[in-house]
Amino acid sequence: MASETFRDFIEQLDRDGELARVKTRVSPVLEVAEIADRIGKSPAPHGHRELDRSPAASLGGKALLFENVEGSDIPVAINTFGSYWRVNQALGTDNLTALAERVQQLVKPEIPSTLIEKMKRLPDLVKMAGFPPKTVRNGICQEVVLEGERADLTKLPIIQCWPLDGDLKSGQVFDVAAAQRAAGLQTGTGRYITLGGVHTRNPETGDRNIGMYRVQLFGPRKAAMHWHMHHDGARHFRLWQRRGEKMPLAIALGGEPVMPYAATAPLPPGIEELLFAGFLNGHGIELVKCKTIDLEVPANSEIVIEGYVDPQEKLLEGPFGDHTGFYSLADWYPAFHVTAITHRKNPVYPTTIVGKPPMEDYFLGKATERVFLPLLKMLIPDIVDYSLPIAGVFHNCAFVKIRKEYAFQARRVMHAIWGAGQMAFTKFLVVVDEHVNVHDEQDVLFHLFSNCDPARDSEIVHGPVDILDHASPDLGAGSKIGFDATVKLPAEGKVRAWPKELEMDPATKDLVTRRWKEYGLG
Ligand SMILES: Cc1cc2nc3c(=O)[nH]c(=O)nc-3n(C[C@H](O)[C@H](O)[C@H](O)COP(=O)(O)O)c2cc1C
Ligand SMILES: [Mn+2]
Repeated sequence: MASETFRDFIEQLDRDGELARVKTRVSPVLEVAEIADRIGKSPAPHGHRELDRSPAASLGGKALLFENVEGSDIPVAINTFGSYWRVNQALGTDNLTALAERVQQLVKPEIPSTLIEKMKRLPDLVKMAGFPPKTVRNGICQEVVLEGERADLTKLPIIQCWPLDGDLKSGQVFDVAAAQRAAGLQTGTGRYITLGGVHTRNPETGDRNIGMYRVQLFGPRKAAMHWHMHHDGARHFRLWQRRGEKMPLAIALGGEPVMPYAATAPLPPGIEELLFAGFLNGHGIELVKCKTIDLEVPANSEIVIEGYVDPQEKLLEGPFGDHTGFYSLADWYPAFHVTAITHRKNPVYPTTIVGKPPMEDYFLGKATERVFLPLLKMLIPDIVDYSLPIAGVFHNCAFVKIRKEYAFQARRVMHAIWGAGQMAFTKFLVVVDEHVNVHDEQDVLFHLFSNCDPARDSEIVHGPVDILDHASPDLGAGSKIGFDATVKLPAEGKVRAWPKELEMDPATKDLVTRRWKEYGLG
């Protein structure tokens, strides 16, 4: 049976030999992170690669439960989703391809013909799953309620991940002058909540959103909200800001094991993560009303932090060692004020670290890659498959496979991707033909290097890029490149006679297979 709560999930991992308990006293500042990084880069107990041919894909080590963390009574769980096997357990599937097939079933019926119609149908698709959240009167997440002064973020075992996190003197700041101005103001700590689902509501439509955004600790009841401007939390905030009203916000930690993943899923604006979570979970997520704000949160959460975001107040957030493998520079983000902390009795505090891949978030990203393939195919039917390679840390690179039928089809696919949700941020795109394995980096690179004439076969565009991209000339704005690594057709520029790729004939292959033993080669 699927786990109902994050703590059940940890117990299940323990029974399956996927959890290590650390009873030694450890510091939440850097020590937990360094241990988790080393473990995460070791082989996983149920190590396997699914589609990904990269050896790194079978890493992940065990999930870790630190039972004795300095400064808090609450144990810290980390790396709980850090392998293919554990992510599959959390999402209740044997493998991500099977999960993608479930999503495919949603997409199938009477597909409308125009792109606009397809886009319009997306919300229905998720609703069709028919597992809406339901409000209940009581939830374990409110077994203990700490309001006002009794709510204290510093009592939680919030970790510091990397040495320069929160260090404004390190030079890792977007605007040095601003950092100097801020010197007299309150500065943040190096501690960040990293695996929280940030719940907000659109003040106009009532739509709910959950996003996984990091939260920097500033004080017992103060934090900074790092949502990228393109994300739904930021969009909601701008709506509240325009009204000049405080935005209610809750950070939920734990919940059904699908919840952390659902918070990371790149759903189009207006499609509620809660519906998607219900679909993944197989039944609707139960919600309870918050104690001090007008929002609902998953009843089965371990810990909930309630509060509001001030429409005016900004904090210099960061720097933070990010999933790009670099520090993201400190910049101004909205201030969050805590009004209550509620939790179950004996909660577990879930967290994660990001950094140079592969890390825990790589496996969450692979789940997204597979689950969203049917939706991406619906928008761009030319796509047969795609892969987000490890070194591309999600937005930097995608390999896309098409069934090529006409000239410049690869270009059309590139432009469609650069217009599709969060895929639009992809900085390097490589489009290959159907016979290439996009999950094998060597195979893709072989075709990129051999099939491209750089001047003829590359397409550079300007547009929005990932906020975390540090190479773009401006924050969130830069250029992107696509390489057409498919076999070229005459109408695609000056193309000479194209040679065939080497392959042994099937008869000889069969013959050698049949006679293999006779050769005495083992
Ligand atoms: C571990 C982890 C940390 C993340 N941190 C942030 C973050 O600090 N800010 C942000 O905007 N997105 C962050 N993301 C990405 C978002 O969670 C993701 O893009 C999600 O789809 C956003 O949801 P939304 O479209 O509802 O805003 C993070 C993702 C993961 C897996
Ligand atoms: Mn969203």
